[in-house]
Amino acid sequence: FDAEVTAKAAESGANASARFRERMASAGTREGVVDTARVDYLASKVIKGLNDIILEDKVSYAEYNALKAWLIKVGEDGEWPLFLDVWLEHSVEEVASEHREGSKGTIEGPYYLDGSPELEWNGTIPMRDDEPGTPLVFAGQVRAVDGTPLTGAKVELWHADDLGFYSQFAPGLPEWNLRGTWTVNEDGRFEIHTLRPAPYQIPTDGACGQLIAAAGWHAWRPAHLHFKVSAPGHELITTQLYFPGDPHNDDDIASAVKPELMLDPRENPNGEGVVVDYDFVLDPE
Ligand code: MBD
Ligand code: FE
Repeated sequence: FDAEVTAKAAESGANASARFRERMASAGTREGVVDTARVDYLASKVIKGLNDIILEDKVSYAEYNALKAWLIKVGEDGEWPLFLDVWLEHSVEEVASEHREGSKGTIEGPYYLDGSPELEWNGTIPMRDDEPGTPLVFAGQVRAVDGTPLTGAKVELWHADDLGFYSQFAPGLPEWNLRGTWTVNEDGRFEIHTLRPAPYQIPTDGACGQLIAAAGWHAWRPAHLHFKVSAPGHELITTQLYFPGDPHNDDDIASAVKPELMLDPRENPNGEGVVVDYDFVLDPE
């Protein structure tokens, strides 16, 4: 069983690379191209930063060659999206959302897919008949910063299954398992029916796992729900929400937890699982 799980984990990185390439291609390759002066500035700064480390810390040929071998392996394993999203995206997100007054966001990570099944405002996420996990009802409202309910809003949710696998990245799962798009009702409200996610370990059997093991780190992220919330005329927000008491809320490998992103679940009065309220506030475009 462990071998099967490990084999599945390896595929996630490679699939993430393929999906990222497809998405960039369909977005148009010219989009986001950086001008020459900026490339000169940033690339020079990165190269100088690395050279300074080599000189200051007296990096040896053995260490240099270990780095070279590892960088080659990151590409071979398709784990550049995983590496970048785990160790750098949080800073990019911080810069990108500095100006926001509405809800906090956080990183997207490597496993988003657009076009998930459209559901009613109070629909149930696609899942298998025997999908393991505790039922979770996630209810809230999408509003503008002035408090106006955003009736045209959409809430996209994706999360891992109980074993930590995302559909279309690990094999053997239905195409849209645990992925859905809710359209809010006339009051801007939604009531999402899903399952409480489990703590999650990033794939350990590829280059990223090798780095984690070599450095004596851990591979855990706290249990999380991923969202994209959008409405016409408003800035899309990409976020993740977390559960109090998770052992990795304070040492997320991806540094993507913020206090504003902590949920406050309570027992469902119907005795089946938990319910939680959370509202999203979107900035004007
Ligand atoms: C994930 O599921 C994730 O959310 C992030 C940020 C990185 C790796 C896997
Ligand atoms: Fe995730």
